[in-house]
Amino acid sequence: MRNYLRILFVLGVVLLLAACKPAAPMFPESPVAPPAEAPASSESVDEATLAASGFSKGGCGACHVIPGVPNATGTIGPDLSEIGQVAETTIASADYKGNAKTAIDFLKESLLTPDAFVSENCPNGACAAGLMPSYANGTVSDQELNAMVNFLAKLPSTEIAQPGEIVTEAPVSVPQDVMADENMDWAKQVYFERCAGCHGTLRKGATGPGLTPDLMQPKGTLALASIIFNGTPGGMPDWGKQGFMTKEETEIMAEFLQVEPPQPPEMSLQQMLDTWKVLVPPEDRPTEPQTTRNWENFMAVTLRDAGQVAMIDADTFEVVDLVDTGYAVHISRMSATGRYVFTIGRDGKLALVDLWTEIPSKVAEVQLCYDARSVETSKYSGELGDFTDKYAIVGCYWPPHFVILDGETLEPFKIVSTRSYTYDTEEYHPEPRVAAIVASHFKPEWIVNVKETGQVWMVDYSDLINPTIKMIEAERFLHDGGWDSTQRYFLVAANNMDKIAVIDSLEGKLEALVDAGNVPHPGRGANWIDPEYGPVWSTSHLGEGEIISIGTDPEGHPDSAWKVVRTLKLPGSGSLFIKSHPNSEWLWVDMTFNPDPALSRTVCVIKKSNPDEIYKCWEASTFGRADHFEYNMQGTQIWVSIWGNAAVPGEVGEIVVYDDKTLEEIARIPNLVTPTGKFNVYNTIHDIY
Ligand code: DHE
Repeated sequence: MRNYLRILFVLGVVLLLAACKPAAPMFPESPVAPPAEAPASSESVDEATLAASGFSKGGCGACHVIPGVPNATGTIGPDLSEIGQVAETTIASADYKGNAKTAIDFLKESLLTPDAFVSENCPNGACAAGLMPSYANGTVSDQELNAMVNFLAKLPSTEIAQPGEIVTEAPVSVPQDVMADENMDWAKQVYFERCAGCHGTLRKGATGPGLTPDLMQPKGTLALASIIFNGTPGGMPDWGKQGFMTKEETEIMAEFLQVEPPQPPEMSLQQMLDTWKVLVPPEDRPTEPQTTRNWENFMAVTLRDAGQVAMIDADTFEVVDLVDTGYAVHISRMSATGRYVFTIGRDGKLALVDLWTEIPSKVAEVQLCYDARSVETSKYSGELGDFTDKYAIVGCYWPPHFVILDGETLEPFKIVSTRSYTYDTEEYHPEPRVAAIVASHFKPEWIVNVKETGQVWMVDYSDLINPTIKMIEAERFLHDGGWDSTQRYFLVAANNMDKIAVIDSLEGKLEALVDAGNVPHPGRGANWIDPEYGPVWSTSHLGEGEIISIGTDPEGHPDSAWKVVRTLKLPGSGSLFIKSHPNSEWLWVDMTFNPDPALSRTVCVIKKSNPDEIYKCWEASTFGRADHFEYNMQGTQIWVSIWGNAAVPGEVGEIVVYDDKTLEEIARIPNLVTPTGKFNVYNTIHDIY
């Protein structure tokens, strides 16, 4: 039944697409609306129409630039603008090990057995094997295949219009009820769990591209399913290869992307209060630490797929406690004294853990939204008041709002919507999500980064009944970031704009917008002293293998301030985190989302005194992905997560601890379920990174 309805849906989409009239000179007739069966003879349908039908059915344009083919502007696979010529040179080269003797045979082989020759020339480096789907399974008819091959063999051709000249009408809106209910329910849930973070709940795009039906329908189910299954070098995870979706499920998800996105519900203060539980009231909590452990050197470790946080003693490597928190736990932040750990799950559930009890214990919990990523606490103490351990703030993706809570009980009392207008074009955005939040060290203020509208909100928490918010225009798609070493400037990645915005928290203004590489992803970044340029802050990138370092000392090194002073190439893209410590001579970096399994578990170190080259890279484990770094409070040991697979016994995940001086492994903390972020209490209170 599921399959039958799916076929109906695909046919439905194809027929709707057939209604679109392309203006491509190469294909004067509709490029879609192929007959269900191939035409009886090639004379009845001209070759251009057959080729167009084949490219459309194959969804080739989702991954390739193909001049003259409507919407063929993809940048995942090689640019095929000159593929006819490239085919000739490839078969003549020593690297070619396939069976083709002519360009036509080579092109046919590429469509039928794509892995016979995997090109080195994808836009982000060498292409990955397994990414290109085979057309041997009847996706296109023999006539269509031959027409596609003949068309490609003629490239480059000056007679063919460039893609930029092609205008197509918008695809017709497809209602959700074309999908079977069970498929729709499954896709809605899995989209929320796996995709919404990068692409948006309403699919308008942020870290990942927009996935609205008008953009998805021209790509087609086959191409979309292939991308979802195999991932891309630009940072899209390979959900199929990782075992999270079967081939059939990637097709259902591809269908889901072609229908109108469902609108999720809102959440009121009363709904939040209904979930609020104070498990140990403040008056029943200890007034001084009951534990004899060095609790300031605890690590709060996210066990992503267990929905738990492990409290690990970084002096002894013992797991002191496992605390149940929200679904797919994201990050932890500490109160100003460090006594309390605040842990936020993707489901918007916040847990408050008291570290002063003999064993760390959860003392309160509440749900503030359906989708969240950030939490921060009030840290200011000075002439404007003492806000130590007083408040917390949670930033939500859906509904798009932030919520202010009591710091000791988690009672929510103020909701502020971030729905607003984009800073540059002043267009209404229904889903401006709250990304990173940090607490100012100079004022009673939180710096709240509103992703889609590109505004940084300075939220004054000294009078929360009548809060004042200064809205600073920065750049769209604000995501994650951290302080410079003076903790005056906050550097935040506008990741899909390839920029770093620098906010001066003292003056409350945008200090600079710095050009970065492809999708910068700093985590909180790394501060260190460059031998030539003085204090710098570094980030790595998701979309390309490089680290950039930005000068952060406008007083002492004005010539390098807010400029990229150094760029260092990494062995691969897909990096998520970089880390250092003032006591360390190294910068550490991962490549977690690199499609090559070996690179995804490789870590590299760069010597600060010789920042032009990588000192050493190695695989930190034999399974999983290496992800995120954290130092112990002394800055002498560094922890790396091995993000395993919760379903594979023995490979669920672990943490590797290295001596930061010698780079020798000194401990492995095994059997931790998918550990990701690690937050040392002392370092997190003091923003040391
Ligand atoms: Fe994160 C930080 C959002 C995927 C691990 N992540 C952040 C922050 C944001 C964010 C906004 C900054 C919080 C702050 O400082 O207040 N993360 C998102 C996403 O939207 C995204 C891209 C997709 C999603 O669906 O969630 C995403 N993040 C991931 C992961 O896949 C990671 C690797 C593992 C996981 O949790 O599933 C992951 N994100 C982290 C970690 C931090 C983080 C460890 C904190 C880094 C730090 O050192 O402060």
